[in-house]
Amino acid sequence: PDYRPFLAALPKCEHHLHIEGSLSPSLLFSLSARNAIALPSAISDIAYANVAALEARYKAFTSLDDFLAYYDRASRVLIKREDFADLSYAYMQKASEDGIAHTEISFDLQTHTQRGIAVETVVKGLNDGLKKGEKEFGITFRVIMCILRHESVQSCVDHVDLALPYYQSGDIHGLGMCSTEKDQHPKKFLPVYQRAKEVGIEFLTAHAGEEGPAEYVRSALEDLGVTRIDHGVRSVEDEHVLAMLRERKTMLTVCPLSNVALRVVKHLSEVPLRKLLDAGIRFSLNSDDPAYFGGYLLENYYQVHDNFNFNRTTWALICRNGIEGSWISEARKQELI
Ligand code: ES4
Ligand code: ZN
Repeated sequence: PDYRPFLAALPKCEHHLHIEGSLSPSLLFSLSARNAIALPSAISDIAYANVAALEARYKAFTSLDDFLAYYDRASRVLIKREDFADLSYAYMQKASEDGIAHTEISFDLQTHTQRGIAVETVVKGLNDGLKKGEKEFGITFRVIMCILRHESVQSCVDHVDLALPYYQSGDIHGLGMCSTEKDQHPKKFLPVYQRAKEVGIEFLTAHAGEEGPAEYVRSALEDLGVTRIDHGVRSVEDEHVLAMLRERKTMLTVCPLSNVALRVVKHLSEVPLRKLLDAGIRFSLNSDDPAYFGGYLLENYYQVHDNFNFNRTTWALICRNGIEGSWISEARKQELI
């Protein structure tokens, strides 16, 4: 049978989506013109010759760090509150087409403050677009600020403090940690998570076990005290980490197309979904940086189905776990089930 209508109709939740990673090459070129922000010349980097050349370069990432260089550069065209609103609204439109019921989007604050963009511009702009999308499409949302592991611990702590008024006003909900993972032991960022707990931020996650080892997943859980793990696919390399995830009912936010694009796995069939299911570990499926990795959420569902051929019971379980693992009220969960 053709599973596509079934997958499209499932009550899907997305929990791992970098809003800067939904900046498509075409929006990148148009914001570059609108804000008079020069991109690298096609002479210094041929990838910037045109949209097609950039899309082709995005198909040839060799690692997380190779991708991050393009992701970071592209983010520089985001200047005004409207730019952030246009970006988040465009994502909500796409989410609606994909049949997403609830989404938890991340943004990187340090990337923007370092260029002199005000916290207010970023946070209010993103919320403008998200609220417009919620009204229009009925998609509920949460906002997660991600601190960047390539920055100093002090900068990360300072940005928790900078964002604090927006946690208190309900414009930001959760805290995450992303960017380069190699040789960045989670424990190094303990002061950030301590500060978050001190100021009452309840919803904590971290990227771990993407390029880094299962030990980093353990540390994020035990040292940082996160209740969710972004990626976490390398957890399957350690039975003790799997047991810990199962006992705590921790949800992994797995990103299949991202893992292929960034060479975490050679082929989508190697994403350890079967192993996680068999081990009783909860996970959701996510698009991560859809403008860079070849597909939004529904495309991830399609390609997972093409490779794993899950039955309807398994698909229902995956979506149920995604609802349960969302940072929303019991009442909203009941609506989604
Ligand atoms: C990211 Cl795929 C991925 N991994 C780590 N950090 C990120 N930031 C944006 N996308
Ligand atoms: Zn990510």
